[in-house]
Amino acid sequence: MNETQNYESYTNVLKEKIKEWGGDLVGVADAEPLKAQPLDPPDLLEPFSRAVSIAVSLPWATFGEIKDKPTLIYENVYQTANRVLDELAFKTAKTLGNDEFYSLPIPASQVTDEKNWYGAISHKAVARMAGLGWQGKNLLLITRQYGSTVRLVTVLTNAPLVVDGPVENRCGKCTLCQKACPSGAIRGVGTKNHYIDRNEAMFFDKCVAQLKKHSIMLETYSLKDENREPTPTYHKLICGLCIKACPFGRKPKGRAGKE
Ligand code: B12
Repeated sequence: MNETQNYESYTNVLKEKIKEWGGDLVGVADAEPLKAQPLDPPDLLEPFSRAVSIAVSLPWATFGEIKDKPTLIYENVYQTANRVLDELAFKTAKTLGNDEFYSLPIPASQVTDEKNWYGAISHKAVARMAGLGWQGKNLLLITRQYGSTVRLVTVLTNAPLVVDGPVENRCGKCTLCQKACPSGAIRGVGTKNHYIDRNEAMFFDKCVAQLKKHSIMLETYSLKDENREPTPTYHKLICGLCIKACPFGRKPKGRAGKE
């Protein structure tokens, strides 16, 4: 067996393991093109050549039960999905690490720059480049299998895994997410690859205002605040209606909702 075949089988075995642990979709992106997006810290990708993207789908009824605003159940399910994803990323990084590959799990839902609403790296960009799905009109990653009812996580590594390529955007003329958005935040503009920034796809302020409307404001301590003064932070920034509206989320066998 030559080296290429070795890495092909190593990649396949790793993907199978991640699926056994509970990942629904797994893909590998080349890290190089991902350097063109905002990263925190800016040199985050320097030691890494690959980014493994993992998606976990949420039970369809979580969205089926949302009427006009987020439900407390959705809030809990989404926190659970984050925990599952963080665990998957942790196990994946440890497995790669045991094989002597330098590997870093990126938390599922951590905001590192609270001013600009950025995480360390965009999981959506990684997932798109790893072929899990495309960037839809709702700005979210849409997968053929589960629509946008997936949450994502990333593991950065220097393992020479075999790279998957992006898939075609299948939104076409559909504007169901735009119609479903209670704040009129989705512009309904399509993209072949990805939006230049989030404002190309959305009136971002409207989305945030809608999320805040249904959020609970908690007084928490910001890590950056040396005086330990309480800093108001929004803790329940979820909506879910653009996810519910996407026809791709309802298609898979066994996921059919009552509507
Ligand atoms: C901060 C944050 C928010 C903020 C800001 C959202 C935003 N649109 O940026 C708020 C609180 C408003 C929010 C809301 C929501 N969020 Co949020 N959020 C995040 C977080 C933590 C960071 C996002 C970030 O860093 N953005 C920075 C910018 C630069 O990147 P971006 O906006 O993601 O997208 C750009 C790139 O993807 C780029 N791109 C795409 N492909 C490529 C390829 C290349 C080569 C390059 C260079 C660029 C590129 O194009 C985009 C436009 O520039 C991520 C977790 C994470 N680390 O990714 C979750 C995340 C994006 N959120 C998620 C979700 C589900 C939501 C909500 C539905 C509510 C919820 N929590 O359930 C809403 C949906 C709003 C919407 N329709 O967009 C999911 C998305 C899953 C999916 N299927 O796509 C994520 C990935 C969390 C997760 N672990 O799954 N979120």
